[in-house]
Amino acid sequence: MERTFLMVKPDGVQRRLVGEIIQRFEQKGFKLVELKLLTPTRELAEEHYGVHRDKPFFEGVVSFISSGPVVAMVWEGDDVIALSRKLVGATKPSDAAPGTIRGDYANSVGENLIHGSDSVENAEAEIKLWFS
Ligand code: YYY
Ligand code: MG
Repeated sequence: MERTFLMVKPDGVQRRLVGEIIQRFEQKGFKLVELKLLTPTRELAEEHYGVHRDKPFFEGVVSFISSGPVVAMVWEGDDVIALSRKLVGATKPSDAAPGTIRGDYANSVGENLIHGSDSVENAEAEIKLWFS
């Protein structure tokens, strides 16, 4: 049984999409095992997006994530890491297919509603970072 870290970003909370987003993962059959609402510190956001430290969008994504409340969650299920990335949809709005969360609700590469871990190693590290 696999676990992943999912987070509704500040735009998702502000736009009242928390229920809608959680419902999609529940309907897929995954199990919610941890959940908390918090405004991440800058330090936490920098650590979370550490792999992107040298990218031009690093500063923007760090300030965005720490700009308001987010919903941090751990979800469990078979192949939940890869399958939840499918439900989330592509980063680039023009690649995010309708039917995915980003495809249905996001039109910006930065304000894209939700984060999902992309590998077993990153899921473990992110769960540890956000829930310990
Ligand atoms: O995993 P995912 O969220 O789909 O995208 P990443 O390539 O890991 O980038 C993390 C995060 O950074 C993305 O969700 C928004 C932001 N970002 C951005 O603002 N501009 C880009 N060109 C690429 C990513
Ligand atoms: Mg990523």
